[in-house]
Amino acid sequence: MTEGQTKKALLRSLAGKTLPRPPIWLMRQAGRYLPEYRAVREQAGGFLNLCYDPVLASEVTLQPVRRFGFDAAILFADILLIPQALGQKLWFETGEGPRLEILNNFNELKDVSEIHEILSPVYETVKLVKSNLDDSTALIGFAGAPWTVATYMIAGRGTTDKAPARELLNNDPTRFFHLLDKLTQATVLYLSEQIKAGADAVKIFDSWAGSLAGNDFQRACIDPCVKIVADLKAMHPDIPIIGFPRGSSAEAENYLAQTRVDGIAIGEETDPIWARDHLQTKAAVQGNLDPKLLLTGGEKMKRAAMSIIEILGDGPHIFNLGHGITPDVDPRHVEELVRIVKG
Ligand code: 1CP
Repeated sequence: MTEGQTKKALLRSLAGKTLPRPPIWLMRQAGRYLPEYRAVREQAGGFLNLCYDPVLASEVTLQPVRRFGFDAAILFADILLIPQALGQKLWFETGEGPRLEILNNFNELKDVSEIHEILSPVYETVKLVKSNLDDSTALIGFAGAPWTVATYMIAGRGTTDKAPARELLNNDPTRFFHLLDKLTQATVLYLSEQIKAGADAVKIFDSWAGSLAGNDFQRACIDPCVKIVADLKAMHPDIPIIGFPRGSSAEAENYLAQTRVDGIAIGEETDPIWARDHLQTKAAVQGNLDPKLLLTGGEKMKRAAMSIIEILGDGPHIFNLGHGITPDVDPRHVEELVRIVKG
Protein backbone atom coordinates (compact mmCIF):
# COMPACT_ATOMS: atom_id res chain seq x y z
CA MET A 1 0.00 0.00 0.00
CA THR A 2 1.39 3.45 -0.81
CA GLU A 3 1.37 6.32 1.67
CA GLY A 4 -1.46 7.89 -0.29
CA GLN A 5 -3.74 4.90 0.36
CA THR A 6 -2.86 4.07 3.95
CA LYS A 7 -5.45 4.49 6.69
CA LYS A 8 -2.74 5.74 9.01
CA ALA A 9 -3.18 9.50 9.23
CA LEU A 10 0.35 9.93 10.57
CA LEU A 11 1.80 8.37 7.40
CA ARG A 12 -0.41 10.51 5.18
CA SER A 13 0.90 13.63 6.89
CA LEU A 14 4.46 12.41 6.54
CA ALA A 15 3.79 11.84 2.83
CA GLY A 16 3.02 15.56 2.58
CA LYS A 17 -0.79 15.47 2.67
CA THR A 18 -2.84 18.20 4.28
CA LEU A 19 -5.54 16.47 6.34
CA PRO A 20 -8.91 17.70 7.68
CA ARG A 21 -7.43 17.52 11.19
CA PRO A 22 -3.86 16.77 12.24
CA PRO A 23 -3.04 13.30 13.57
CA ILE A 24 -2.06 13.49 17.24
CA TRP A 25 0.39 11.67 19.50
CA LEU A 26 2.46 13.09 22.37
CA MET A 27 6.08 12.68 23.34
CA ARG A 28 6.35 10.60 26.56
CA GLN A 29 2.73 9.57 26.12
CA ALA A 30 3.67 6.42 28.05
CA GLY A 31 5.07 7.36 31.41
CA ARG A 32 4.72 8.12 35.08
CA TYR A 33 1.70 10.46 34.74
CA LEU A 34 -0.37 7.31 34.02
CA PRO A 35 -1.28 5.13 37.03
CA GLU A 36 -1.43 2.05 34.78
CA TYR A 37 2.17 2.75 33.67
CA ARG A 38 3.36 3.03 37.28
CA ALA A 39 1.74 -0.32 38.06
CA VAL A 40 3.49 -2.13 35.18
CA ARG A 41 6.82 -0.46 35.94
CA GLU A 42 6.51 -1.72 39.52
CA GLN A 43 5.67 -5.20 38.24
CA ALA A 44 8.77 -5.10 36.00
CA GLY A 45 10.95 -4.08 38.95
CA GLY A 46 12.38 -0.91 37.42
CA PHE A 47 12.58 1.14 34.27
CA LEU A 48 15.33 -0.78 32.46
CA ASN A 49 13.73 -4.15 33.21
CA LEU A 50 10.58 -2.74 31.66
CA CYS A 51 12.45 -1.66 28.51
CA TYR A 52 13.80 -5.20 28.00
CA ASP A 53 10.56 -7.08 28.71
CA PRO A 54 8.67 -7.27 25.39
CA VAL A 55 5.32 -8.21 26.95
CA LEU A 56 5.37 -5.43 29.54
CA ALA A 57 6.99 -2.87 27.23
CA SER A 58 4.36 -3.50 24.57
CA GLU A 59 1.67 -3.15 27.24
CA VAL A 60 2.89 0.31 28.32
CA THR A 61 3.30 1.32 24.65
CA LEU A 62 -0.36 0.48 24.05
CA GLN A 63 -1.78 1.96 27.29
CA PRO A 64 -1.99 5.60 26.13
CA VAL A 65 -3.28 4.56 22.70
CA ARG A 66 -6.15 2.65 24.32
CA ARG A 67 -6.88 5.34 26.89
CA PHE A 68 -6.77 8.41 24.63
CA GLY A 69 -7.16 7.14 21.05
CA PHE A 70 -3.88 8.58 19.77
CA ASP A 71 -3.15 8.22 16.04
CA ALA A 72 0.28 6.74 16.76
CA ALA A 73 2.00 4.54 19.30
CA ILE A 74 5.67 5.15 20.10
CA LEU A 75 7.83 2.21 21.05
CA PHE A 76 8.55 2.13 24.77
CA ALA A 77 12.33 2.11 25.14
CA ASP A 78 15.01 4.74 25.78
CA ILE A 79 17.73 6.50 23.81
CA LEU A 80 20.30 5.25 26.35
CA LEU A 81 19.84 1.58 25.47
CA ILE A 82 22.43 2.00 22.68
CA PRO A 83 25.28 2.96 25.04
CA GLN A 84 24.27 0.04 27.21
CA ALA A 85 24.26 -2.29 24.20
CA LEU A 86 27.76 -1.02 23.36
CA GLY A 87 28.91 -2.10 26.82
CA GLN A 88 28.71 1.11 28.87
CA LYS A 89 27.07 0.48 32.25
CA LEU A 90 23.74 2.31 32.66
CA TRP A 91 21.50 2.70 35.70
CA PHE A 92 18.79 5.03 36.94
CA GLU A 93 19.08 6.78 40.30
CA THR A 94 15.61 7.15 41.79
CA GLY A 95 14.31 10.64 41.18
CA GLU A 96 17.56 11.74 39.54
CA GLY A 97 17.63 10.38 36.03
CA PRO A 98 20.18 8.31 34.14
CA ARG A 99 23.76 7.53 35.19
CA LEU A 100 26.41 5.98 32.95
CA GLU A 101 29.83 4.64 33.81
CA ILE A 102 32.58 7.11 32.86
CA LEU A 103 34.79 5.54 30.20
CA ASN A 104 38.43 6.52 29.98
CA ASN A 105 38.66 5.20 26.50
CA PHE A 106 35.84 4.70 24.02
CA ASN A 107 37.85 1.88 22.44
CA GLU A 108 36.53 -0.21 25.35
CA LEU A 109 33.11 -0.17 23.67
CA LYS A 110 31.94 -3.26 21.82
CA ASP A 111 31.75 -3.54 18.06
CA VAL A 112 28.49 -2.13 16.62
CA SER A 113 27.61 -5.51 15.12
CA GLU A 114 27.13 -6.79 18.70
CA ILE A 115 24.35 -4.41 19.77
CA HIS A 116 21.53 -6.76 18.76
CA GLU A 117 22.51 -9.20 21.52
CA ILE A 118 21.17 -6.73 24.06
CA LEU A 119 18.63 -4.93 21.91
CA SER A 120 16.76 -7.89 20.41
CA PRO A 121 13.97 -7.72 23.07
CA VAL A 122 13.23 -4.21 21.76
CA TYR A 123 12.59 -5.64 18.29
CA GLU A 124 10.26 -8.19 19.90
CA THR A 125 8.37 -5.32 21.52
CA VAL A 126 7.95 -3.68 18.10
CA LYS A 127 6.49 -6.91 16.69
CA LEU A 128 4.13 -7.35 19.63
CA VAL A 129 2.87 -3.76 19.51
CA LYS A 130 2.39 -3.95 15.77
CA SER A 131 0.26 -7.10 16.04
CA ASN A 132 -1.98 -5.32 18.57
CA LEU A 133 -2.59 -2.06 16.68
CA ASP A 134 -5.51 -1.45 14.34
CA ASP A 135 -4.78 -0.41 10.76
CA SER A 136 -5.35 3.29 11.38
CA THR A 137 -2.75 3.66 14.16
CA ALA A 138 0.90 4.04 13.20
CA LEU A 139 3.83 2.63 15.15
CA ILE A 140 6.82 4.94 15.58
CA GLY A 141 10.25 3.50 16.32
CA PHE A 142 13.02 5.79 17.57
CA ALA A 143 16.60 6.35 18.59
CA GLY A 144 18.55 9.23 20.03
CA ALA A 145 20.70 11.19 17.60
CA PRO A 146 24.44 10.57 18.03
CA TRP A 147 25.11 14.02 19.54
CA THR A 148 22.38 13.73 22.19
CA VAL A 149 23.39 10.18 23.13
CA ALA A 150 27.06 11.23 23.24
CA THR A 151 26.27 14.03 25.72
CA TYR A 152 25.18 11.36 28.24
CA MET A 153 27.99 8.94 27.39
CA ILE A 154 30.68 11.58 27.88
CA ALA A 155 29.30 13.23 31.04
CA GLY A 156 27.93 10.02 32.57
CA ARG A 157 24.64 11.79 33.25
CA GLY A 158 22.31 14.53 32.03
CA THR A 159 23.94 17.98 32.18
CA THR A 160 22.41 21.41 31.80
CA ASP A 161 24.89 22.95 29.37
CA LYS A 162 26.38 19.78 27.78
CA ALA A 163 29.81 21.23 28.60
CA PRO A 164 31.67 17.89 28.94
CA ALA A 165 30.62 16.82 25.42
CA ARG A 166 31.30 20.24 23.92
CA GLU A 167 34.72 20.26 25.55
CA LEU A 168 35.62 16.90 24.06
CA LEU A 169 34.38 18.07 20.65
CA ASN A 170 36.65 21.11 20.85
CA ASN A 171 39.68 19.68 22.65
CA ASP A 172 39.90 16.20 21.18
CA PRO A 173 37.88 16.08 17.95
CA THR A 174 39.51 12.82 16.84
CA ARG A 175 38.26 10.99 19.91
CA PHE A 176 34.91 12.75 19.80
CA PHE A 177 34.20 11.90 16.16
CA HIS A 178 35.38 8.35 16.63
CA LEU A 179 32.59 7.99 19.20
CA LEU A 180 30.07 9.87 17.04
CA ASP A 181 30.79 7.65 14.01
CA LYS A 182 30.29 4.57 16.11
CA LEU A 183 26.97 5.88 17.40
CA THR A 184 25.90 6.78 13.87
CA GLN A 185 26.55 3.23 12.66
CA ALA A 186 24.84 1.69 15.70
CA THR A 187 21.81 3.92 15.22
CA VAL A 188 21.41 2.83 11.59
CA LEU A 189 21.58 -0.85 12.59
CA TYR A 190 19.18 -0.35 15.50
CA LEU A 191 16.57 1.60 13.52
CA SER A 192 16.82 -0.76 10.58
CA GLU A 193 15.91 -3.68 12.87
CA GLN A 194 12.98 -1.72 14.29
CA ILE A 195 11.77 -1.10 10.73
CA LYS A 196 12.13 -4.79 9.83
CA ALA A 197 10.14 -5.66 12.97
CA GLY A 198 7.27 -3.43 11.83
CA ALA A 199 7.85 0.23 12.74
CA ASP A 200 5.84 2.39 10.29
CA ALA A 201 8.05 5.44 10.79
CA VAL A 202 11.10 6.30 12.87
CA LYS A 203 12.06 9.39 14.81
CA ILE A 204 15.57 10.63 15.59
CA PHE A 205 15.58 12.56 18.89
CA ASP A 206 18.28 15.23 18.97
CA SER A 207 16.96 16.69 22.20
CA TRP A 208 20.15 18.62 22.92
CA ALA A 209 20.85 19.92 19.40
CA GLY A 210 20.23 23.43 20.75
CA SER A 211 23.50 23.34 22.68
CA LEU A 212 25.43 23.48 19.38
CA ALA A 213 25.78 26.28 16.85
CA GLY A 214 27.51 27.06 13.58
CA ASN A 215 30.15 24.60 12.44
CA ASP A 216 29.68 22.44 15.55
CA PHE A 217 25.99 22.08 14.72
CA GLN A 218 26.94 21.08 11.19
CA ARG A 219 29.46 18.40 12.15
CA ALA A 220 27.95 17.00 15.34
CA CYS A 221 24.22 17.25 14.59
CA ILE A 222 23.57 17.57 10.84
CA ASP A 223 26.33 15.35 9.39
CA PRO A 224 25.52 12.21 11.44
CA CYS A 225 21.78 12.66 10.82
CA VAL A 226 22.38 13.04 7.08
CA LYS A 227 24.17 9.70 7.12
CA ILE A 228 21.51 7.96 9.23
CA VAL A 229 18.71 9.12 6.92
CA ALA A 230 20.62 8.24 3.74
CA ASP A 231 21.60 4.77 4.98
CA LEU A 232 18.09 3.97 6.22
CA LYS A 233 16.46 5.18 3.00
CA ALA A 234 18.91 3.08 0.96
CA MET A 235 17.75 -0.03 2.85
CA HIS A 236 14.10 0.95 3.38
CA PRO A 237 13.16 3.44 0.62
CA ASP A 238 9.56 3.92 1.86
CA ILE A 239 10.24 4.50 5.55
CA PRO A 240 9.24 7.99 6.70
CA ILE A 241 11.68 9.64 9.10
CA ILE A 242 10.99 12.41 11.61
CA GLY A 243 13.90 14.53 12.81
CA PHE A 244 13.85 16.49 16.07
CA PRO A 245 16.76 18.95 16.27
CA ARG A 246 15.27 20.42 19.43
CA GLY A 247 16.02 23.99 20.38
CA SER A 248 17.80 24.80 17.15
CA SER A 249 15.23 27.07 15.48
CA ALA A 250 17.67 29.06 13.39
CA GLU A 251 19.50 25.95 12.18
CA ALA A 252 16.40 23.80 11.62
CA GLU A 253 16.02 24.94 8.01
CA ASN A 254 19.54 23.89 7.22
CA TYR A 255 19.05 20.58 9.06
CA LEU A 256 15.93 19.88 7.02
CA ALA A 257 17.49 20.81 3.67
CA GLN A 258 20.47 18.54 4.27
CA THR A 259 18.95 15.54 6.07
CA ARG A 260 15.78 15.56 3.94
CA VAL A 261 13.70 14.05 6.72
CA ASP A 262 10.00 13.63 5.90
CA GLY A 263 8.87 15.30 9.09
CA ILE A 264 10.49 17.84 11.37
CA ALA A 265 9.49 18.17 15.01
CA ILE A 266 9.71 21.59 16.63
CA GLY A 267 9.98 22.53 20.30
CA GLU A 268 7.74 25.11 21.96
CA GLU A 269 10.47 27.74 21.50
CA THR A 270 9.96 27.68 17.72
CA ASP A 271 7.36 30.09 16.33
CA PRO A 272 4.81 28.03 14.36
CA ILE A 273 4.41 30.88 11.86
CA TRP A 274 8.13 30.71 11.13
CA ALA A 275 7.88 26.89 10.89
CA ARG A 276 4.99 27.19 8.45
CA ASP A 277 6.92 29.57 6.20
CA HIS A 278 10.36 27.95 6.38
CA LEU A 279 9.86 24.26 7.12
CA GLN A 280 6.36 23.17 6.13
CA THR A 281 7.01 23.93 2.46
CA LYS A 282 9.51 21.05 2.51
CA ALA A 283 8.31 18.59 5.19
CA ALA A 284 5.51 17.77 7.58
CA VAL A 285 5.82 19.82 10.76
CA GLN A 286 5.23 18.14 14.12
CA GLY A 287 4.47 20.11 17.26
CA ASN A 288 4.49 22.21 19.29
CA LEU A 289 2.23 22.87 22.27
CA ASP A 290 4.10 23.91 25.42
CA PRO A 291 3.92 20.84 27.72
CA LYS A 292 3.44 23.19 30.70
CA LEU A 293 -0.06 23.98 29.41
CA LEU A 294 -1.04 20.38 30.17
CA LEU A 295 -0.51 21.11 33.87
CA THR A 296 -3.55 23.34 34.02
CA GLY A 297 -5.56 22.39 30.91
CA GLY A 298 -8.65 24.54 30.35
CA GLU A 299 -9.13 27.61 28.16
CA LYS A 300 -5.47 28.61 28.00
CA MET A 301 -4.46 25.19 26.65
CA LYS A 302 -7.40 25.17 24.25
CA ARG A 303 -6.55 28.59 22.81
CA ALA A 304 -2.89 27.65 22.34
CA ALA A 305 -3.76 24.31 20.68
CA MET A 306 -6.30 25.94 18.35
CA SER A 307 -3.80 28.61 17.38
CA ILE A 308 -1.20 25.98 16.41
CA ILE A 309 -3.78 24.04 14.40
CA GLU A 310 -4.88 27.21 12.63
CA ILE A 311 -1.35 28.29 11.75
CA LEU A 312 -0.13 24.88 10.58
CA GLY A 313 -3.47 23.58 9.27
CA ASP A 314 -2.94 24.48 5.60
CA GLY A 315 -0.06 22.05 5.18
CA PRO A 316 1.08 18.67 6.51
CA HIS A 317 0.92 18.88 10.31
CA ILE A 318 1.20 16.35 13.13
CA PHE A 319 -0.05 17.63 16.46
CA ASN A 320 2.32 17.08 19.39
CA LEU A 321 3.92 18.87 22.31
CA GLY A 322 7.18 20.80 22.04
CA HIS A 323 8.73 18.29 24.46
CA GLY A 324 7.62 15.34 26.61
CA ILE A 325 4.69 15.08 29.04
CA THR A 326 5.93 15.53 32.62
CA PRO A 327 5.03 13.09 35.44
CA ASP A 328 2.91 15.72 37.24
CA VAL A 329 0.33 16.00 34.42
CA ASP A 330 -3.28 15.04 35.15
CA PRO A 331 -4.36 12.46 32.51
CA ARG A 332 -7.71 14.26 32.26
CA HIS A 333 -5.94 17.21 30.64
CA VAL A 334 -4.46 14.91 28.02
CA GLU A 335 -7.95 13.58 27.33
CA GLU A 336 -9.16 17.16 26.97
CA LEU A 337 -6.36 17.97 24.52
CA VAL A 338 -7.13 14.94 22.33
CA ARG A 339 -10.80 16.00 22.25
CA ILE A 340 -9.82 19.52 21.15
CA VAL A 341 -7.52 18.29 18.36
CA LYS A 342 -9.94 15.64 17.13
CA GLY A 343 -12.94 17.97 17.40
O1 1CP B 1 9.69 5.37 34.59
C1 1CP B 1 10.64 6.16 34.79
O2 1CP B 1 10.90 6.63 35.89
C2 1CP B 1 11.58 6.50 33.70
C3 1CP B 1 11.23 7.76 32.98
C4 1CP B 1 11.54 7.52 31.51
C5 1CP B 1 10.62 7.17 30.51
C6 1CP B 1 9.14 6.98 30.65
C7 1CP B 1 12.83 7.55 30.92
C8 1CP B 1 14.13 7.79 31.61
N1 1CP B 1 12.70 7.22 29.59
C9 1CP B 1 11.37 6.98 29.29
C10 1CP B 1 10.81 6.53 28.01
C11 1CP B 1 11.25 7.21 26.78
N2 1CP B 1 12.40 7.94 26.61
C12 1CP B 1 10.56 7.16 25.55
C13 1CP B 1 9.35 6.27 25.36
C14 1CP B 1 8.25 6.56 24.52
C15 1CP B 1 7.31 7.72 24.86
O3 1CP B 1 7.61 8.85 24.45
O4 1CP B 1 6.25 7.46 25.43
C16 1CP B 1 11.29 7.95 24.64
C17 1CP B 1 10.94 8.29 23.22
C18 1CP B 1 12.44 8.43 25.32
C19 1CP B 1 13.51 9.22 24.71
C20 1CP B 1 14.50 9.91 25.57
N3 1CP B 1 15.16 9.44 26.68
C21 1CP B 1 15.04 11.17 25.26
C22 1CP B 1 14.67 11.96 24.04
C23 1CP B 1 13.39 12.67 24.22
C24 1CP B 1 13.38 13.76 25.25
O5 1CP B 1 12.62 13.62 26.24
O6 1CP B 1 14.12 14.74 25.07
C25 1CP B 1 16.00 11.49 26.24
C26 1CP B 1 16.82 12.74 26.34
C27 1CP B 1 16.07 10.39 27.15
C28 1CP B 1 16.98 10.24 28.30
C29 1CP B 1 16.20 9.99 29.53
N4 1CP B 1 15.64 8.79 29.84
C30 1CP B 1 14.92 8.89 30.99
C31 1CP B 1 15.01 10.23 31.44
C32 1CP B 1 14.38 10.77 32.68
C33 1CP B 1 15.78 10.93 30.49
C34 1CP B 1 16.08 12.40 30.48
C35 1CP B 1 17.18 12.76 31.39
C36 1CP B 1 17.56 14.22 31.22
O7 1CP B 1 16.69 15.10 31.33
O8 1CP B 1 18.74 14.49 30.93
